[in-house]
Amino acid sequence: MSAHLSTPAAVAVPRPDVLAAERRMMLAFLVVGFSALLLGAGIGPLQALNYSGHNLYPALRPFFQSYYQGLTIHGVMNGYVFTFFVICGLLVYLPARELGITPNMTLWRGSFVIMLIGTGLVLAAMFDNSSNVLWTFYPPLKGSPLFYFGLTALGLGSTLPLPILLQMRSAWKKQRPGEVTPLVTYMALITMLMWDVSTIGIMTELVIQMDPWSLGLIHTVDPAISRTLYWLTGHPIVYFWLMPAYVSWYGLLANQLGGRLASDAMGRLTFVLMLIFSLPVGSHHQFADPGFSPIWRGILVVLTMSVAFPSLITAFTMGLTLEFAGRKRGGKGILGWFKALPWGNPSVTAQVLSMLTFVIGGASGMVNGSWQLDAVVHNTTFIPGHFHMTVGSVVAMTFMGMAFWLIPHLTGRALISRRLALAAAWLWFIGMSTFGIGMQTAGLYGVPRRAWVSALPHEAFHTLYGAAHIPMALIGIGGVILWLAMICFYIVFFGSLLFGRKIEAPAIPFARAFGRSESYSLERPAVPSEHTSSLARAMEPVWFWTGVATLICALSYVPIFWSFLRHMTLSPGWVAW
Ligand code: HAS
Ligand code: CU
Repeated sequence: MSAHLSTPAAVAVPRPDVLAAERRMMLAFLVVGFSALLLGAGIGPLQALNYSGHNLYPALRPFFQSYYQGLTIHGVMNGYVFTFFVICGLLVYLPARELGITPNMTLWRGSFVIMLIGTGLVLAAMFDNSSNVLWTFYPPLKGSPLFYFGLTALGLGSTLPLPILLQMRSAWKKQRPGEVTPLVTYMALITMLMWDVSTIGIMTELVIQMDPWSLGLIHTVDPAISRTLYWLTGHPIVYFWLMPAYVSWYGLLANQLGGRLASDAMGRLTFVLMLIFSLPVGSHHQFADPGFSPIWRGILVVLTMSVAFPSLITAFTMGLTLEFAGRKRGGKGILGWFKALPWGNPSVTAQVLSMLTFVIGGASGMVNGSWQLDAVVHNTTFIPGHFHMTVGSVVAMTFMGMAFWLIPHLTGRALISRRLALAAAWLWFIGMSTFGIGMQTAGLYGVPRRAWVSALPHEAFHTLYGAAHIPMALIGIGGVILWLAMICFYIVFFGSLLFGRKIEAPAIPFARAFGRSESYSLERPAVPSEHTSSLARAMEPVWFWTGVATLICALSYVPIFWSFLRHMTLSPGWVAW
């Protein structure tokens, strides 16, 4: 430790029983989240096989009545339940341990219980075949009240980590005045600020439109307003998934690699840029909807390309971080460092492979972000191809990679098989890439997304989609490989929890960055602010940046809603199944 660091202040280390309670809570979030993925992703290959022309749904009655019911369960369990539980666990647990401060357990448990109730409600609504409205629940399709109230609870519970983080940060700041917030806590806080502001959209839609509509208290809703409110949250949600994965890449991975993070300040800049640019761009999901002026669509393209920018910063920062670690391990030449990474560590392997999928996932996002190109791919399988190469790989694989160190850390039990964990990571990578590239290519042939194409008569299927038979075969093959990946993953996940050998629990792998020492937990020495980089200090006023982001978001949405509210088109509900 260099001389400029002062001695640590006396720190009250949390009591062992308090730490144990935190670990149990984190474990509960992790187990519920990954159980949701087991159900959601377990159904996934049925959707994949649909596109390769194999209709398995009739064989699955009475559990699943249709492709649309399966697809709704798949999207809701993976997109909302899996992600929300894992994220709301991690974004409290990691900062608490980084700062050395006990989180508000009542609020944290509250978040868990409210989301659990929400999950129960949506599961009931989806399994009774009353709510096959897909994960975006666009009206006028109408599901049961249980579905909308369940989602309302899930949304509400997912916002609660923010006050917990604010409380912990202010307690930390009191002991460390003038210092910048430690990196992981900073990133968690920006993520939650972004998420809580953005949930105004979906919560307004649910509380003012969908909940009363589903109860019959109002008889009509305006689908255009509904969709716009949905996407106000629906775009930021993809960053709510991605940013916690970035927390692991920036905050932990360098340590797991045996290296150092290339830049702490670039991580902070990335998060602030995501906060600012992800809030106003939701309507890029509505390029094909009526009611938006061409000028506004042009602005949306620029804003969407801007939100890709922080991911490009991340690509360079992580590239450098990986290269440094690889060279330190003796890697030589242009790509020798890549080979020299610790590929025997399943946590590292899952995360680095996920980065590779993001090269294609990110590039397809830029295609979608262009109004003209989106006209070619919108509502085709290109779009699910894109998001399986982002959330289905980057996020899911990074969380799996985190589970591989979290389980030993939280339970003091070793993974039952490192080889099986490695197999899970590789099979997921190969399966999701085969599936995603198949979906994207099939989309270029005009194959529609969300379509029960395998239920078509054989002749019609071949006439319509014969030209795309190779990519469609890849989709099915990818789905089957993903099933194998899941089998490997869940044997390791549940097997280790139940039967893992007892070991000394490893510590959380918090990374250190190159350059100036930005900040540390209370257990580490203080870092006077003059030793912190000016960029990190400029990023520190989180309320200022949230204010800027909220203002830009309001400026972009007020004109849209103003025109929609003046030309309301009200529709009664439809049950199309
Ligand atoms: Fe997206 C639709 C635009 C990123 C998720 N997106 C979706 C939907 C989902 C989703 C779920 O503009 C569909 C929702 C629905 O059901 O309708 N998306 C973008 C853009 C980006 C983007 C511009 N999306 C994501 C991420 C997601 C996600 C991330 C989930 C986590 N997306 C769109 C648009 C639509 C859309 C339109 C609507 C389309 C329509 O018509 O409906 C960008 O943020 C992407 C930027 C990313 C990059 C990649 C950086 C690469 C990295 C890895 C580096 C590798 C290393 C390894 C370091 C530019 C960071 C190096 C090693 C070596 C050896 C080289
Ligand atoms: Cu988006």
